Amino acid sequence: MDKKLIFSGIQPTGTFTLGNYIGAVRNWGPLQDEYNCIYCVVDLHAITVKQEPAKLRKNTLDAYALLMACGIDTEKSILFIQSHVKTHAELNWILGCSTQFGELSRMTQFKDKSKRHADDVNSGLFTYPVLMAADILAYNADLVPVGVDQKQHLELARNIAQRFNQRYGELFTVPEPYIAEIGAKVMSLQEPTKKMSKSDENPNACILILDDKDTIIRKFKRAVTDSEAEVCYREGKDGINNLMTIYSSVTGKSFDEITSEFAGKGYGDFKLAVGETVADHLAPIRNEFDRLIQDKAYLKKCYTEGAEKAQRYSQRIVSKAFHKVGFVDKA
Ligand code: ATP
Ligand code: LTN
Repeated sequence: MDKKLIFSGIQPTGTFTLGNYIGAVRNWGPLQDEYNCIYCVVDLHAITVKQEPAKLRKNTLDAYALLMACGIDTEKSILFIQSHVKTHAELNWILGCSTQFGELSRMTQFKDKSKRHADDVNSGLFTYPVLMAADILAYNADLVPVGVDQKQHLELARNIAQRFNQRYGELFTVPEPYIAEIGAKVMSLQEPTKKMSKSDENPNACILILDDKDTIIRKFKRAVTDSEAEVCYREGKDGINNLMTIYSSVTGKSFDEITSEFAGKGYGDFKLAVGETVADHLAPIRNEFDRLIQDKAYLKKCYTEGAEKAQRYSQRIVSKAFHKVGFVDKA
């Protein structure tokens, strides 16, 4: 049987956080052995909030190199930059005409981001999930590995695919979310009821995967916990639950094992262990990133070839969509 197809993307809105890494990117490398994988740096999505052009260009290249440093192999997978492949924007328009205003209005990410960026509630921010559906459907992806915050967008992509298929005849695969059991929502270290996010204003709230060891340890030491002293996973202990989730996903230890390991020890010891473990885990990624980002010619070769493959792959499907909606075929 043919291998299933995986598609996922990440925005170049800054250095990836530990949340992006544990919830999404970290799982992308290992999937390459079992599936055909297509991964993308979604710069078109990034401009739904204000970006400084020079910084966006840098962040996009950094994100590309970081994905490689995290284990995405351009020989095994297609890795490209979204704006290099025109089918995404083309299919976006078609799918937008099969998406209702009402369903976009219900998206919680839109509600959150329009509050946070109240001076720039642009139409791209509103139709963001349509472009995400286009990303996925242009390749007829079967599975989409994401953090749990993207589940609602994926549900919408499924509805759009089904609606298009009913209206115009079968074309799109209805994609399934692929969400990790542990770490699908890593929380802020400062407000552990909120998700860890690249765009948090408080630098102590998130670990960036390029942070150095001292910074990582310092941020974990300052993590908000509770007034008890027992390292165990229990409702109401949001800060400790989050640190246990992080520790578990990096070491592979179960919550019970972690509780035994720190029995009789205080939160200080636990936070230090989490900090050191995370820093040691991320160190090789940082080294590999530092190496790759110097080699601009190699990166260019990789993203150029990636875009060519992605364009070829998606063009077949998007041309069929053009035909199905009734556009005149090009010669
Ligand atoms: P921004 O803060 O700019 O909106 P973001 O940090 O939410 O960005 P995205 O580029 O939107 O990052 O997300 C990339 C991937 O990381 C998605 O699959 C998303 O679900 C996942 N992800 C983001 N934050 C977390 C988190 N805190 N825990 C687990 N997964 C996450
Ligand atoms: N919306 C996603 C990023 C994204 C994506 C995609 C993820 C854009 N297109 C396609 C999976 C598949 C986010 O993480 N905020």
